[in-house]
Amino acid sequence: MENKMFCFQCQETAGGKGCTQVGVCGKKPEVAAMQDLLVYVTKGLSAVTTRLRAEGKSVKKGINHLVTENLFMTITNANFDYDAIAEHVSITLRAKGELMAALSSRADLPAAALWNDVKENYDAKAVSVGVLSTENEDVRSLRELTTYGLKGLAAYVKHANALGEDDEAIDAFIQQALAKLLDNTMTGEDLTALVLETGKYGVDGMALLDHANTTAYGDPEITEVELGVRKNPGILITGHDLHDLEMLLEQTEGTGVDIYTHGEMLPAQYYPKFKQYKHFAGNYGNAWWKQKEEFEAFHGPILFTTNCLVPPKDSYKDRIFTTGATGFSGCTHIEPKKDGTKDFSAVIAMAKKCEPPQELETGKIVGGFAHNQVLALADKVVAAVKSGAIKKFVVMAGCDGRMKSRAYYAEFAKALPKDTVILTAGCAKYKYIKLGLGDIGGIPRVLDAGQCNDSYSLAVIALKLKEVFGLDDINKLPIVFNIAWYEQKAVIVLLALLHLGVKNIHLGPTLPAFLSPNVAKVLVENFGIGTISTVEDDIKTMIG
Ligand code: FSO
Ligand code: SF4
Repeated sequence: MENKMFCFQCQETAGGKGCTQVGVCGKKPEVAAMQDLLVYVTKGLSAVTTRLRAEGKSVKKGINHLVTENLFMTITNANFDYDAIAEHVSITLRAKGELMAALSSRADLPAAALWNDVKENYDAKAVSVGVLSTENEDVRSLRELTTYGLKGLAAYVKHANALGEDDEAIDAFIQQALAKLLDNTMTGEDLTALVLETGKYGVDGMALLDHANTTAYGDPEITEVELGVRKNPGILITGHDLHDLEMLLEQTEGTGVDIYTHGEMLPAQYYPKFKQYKHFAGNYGNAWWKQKEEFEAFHGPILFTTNCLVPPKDSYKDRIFTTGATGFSGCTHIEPKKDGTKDFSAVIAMAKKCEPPQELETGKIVGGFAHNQVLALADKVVAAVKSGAIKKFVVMAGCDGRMKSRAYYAEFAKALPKDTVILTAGCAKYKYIKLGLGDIGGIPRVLDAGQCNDSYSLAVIALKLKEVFGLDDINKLPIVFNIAWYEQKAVIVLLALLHLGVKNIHLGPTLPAFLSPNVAKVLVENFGIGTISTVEDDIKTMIG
């Protein structure tokens, strides 16, 4: 069966249904198809590694890393480079071929595990293995919900791997789950269980990354972050990879080039290790979707360590560098050396020739409220809840995006009563972190835990509060969840929260297009998942 482009993995999908001509994100049909093929061959490889494990044989770390990198490359706004994606298909097929030789039996392996071909035939195959190749819409929905959760999980695991932390149990699960998605004997119930199990590994994956980040860079602490600029030329680093940032800071020390964070790299400012660098200047700009205007004004090179990459304008395209899972054809991609380190000298050389950044704003924002820091303030927080000074915590984590309807989140934050505190993580924060919402007895009303993966911190905080207040159910806390989603990392965060037993999450600005009516019904009935309406009504239902 041949299909034209079909992608519905993100919140901005065309018409709320699916991108079929070209992605709203800018992804071209041939790139979308090659990503589908990469997911397909990664599932095939995973069927082989899962069989190997069942035969009692081990799978090397390099293969685990290849699986997570492949998934990461197909996340929204990560990689638009057709050649790079096709090359990963070839790498995966080669790796699979070698592993097949070690299998005792190939009996009953799925077609994806057995498929191999030359590059010239990839395009023809790619159009037959996409989302629509699963015809039953409920099976498709459950398969894609799992796939997107796994993509998000893979991204977080990859960051932990970059810091030398691996968890074979998580990698084995990712591969086993990918293999199950090829299995036509899986029932709706089996697939629903797989969705929920993915959430369990989501918690483990975020915990692994939290451990990796805090071990390497210390526990995030309350920090005032500069929004203005200095007089030196600068490099803007964006995405989520803290290890890339560390290497860049080391290599730019003493060069007269300042480093600014952008988008989801902002929370790096909260880590003690990075604060030691005097040329770590501040945060520039806002969430990912504003990059066209902001990159123009930055004047210097921009390093993408992960998504979200918006197809660049010609005016600054030559200043875009990509690394890791990101890529854009025509932009310089920086590969790691054999020892995993990266050489950013080309970025630094360019920066030296550029004008300093144009100032977009001045002032400061405050963040750094990850679990360790909030738990250090626990007495104060608990006292404020007991005295009634804090009536409710509102978790507003997740993503920002370009849809006008997302103005809701700024309005909602402004309309919240003054005795509520927003707990945030992810790029969603840009809708309210600069609003000056004040504090409650010294506790800021917007507590930023960090990147989207630091939603884990918010869960740790909630579980701790549950313990302190002696409650038997997380849902009895004075806490509501109004989460904004955009891409697949938000999907794993959602599945992780469901695994932790969180109910009645409001998900917006729209529910995922990949939830079929029946699957949406299951989520509503079992978890009370809902979406958003008007600010006024939602304040009434969520806050009372
Ligand atoms: Fe945002 Fe993009 Fe962190 Fe996502 S920059 S949207 S959920 O990649 O990963 O929050
Ligand atoms: Fe469309 Fe989103 Fe897929 Fe891009 S990632 S093609 S915007 S659904």
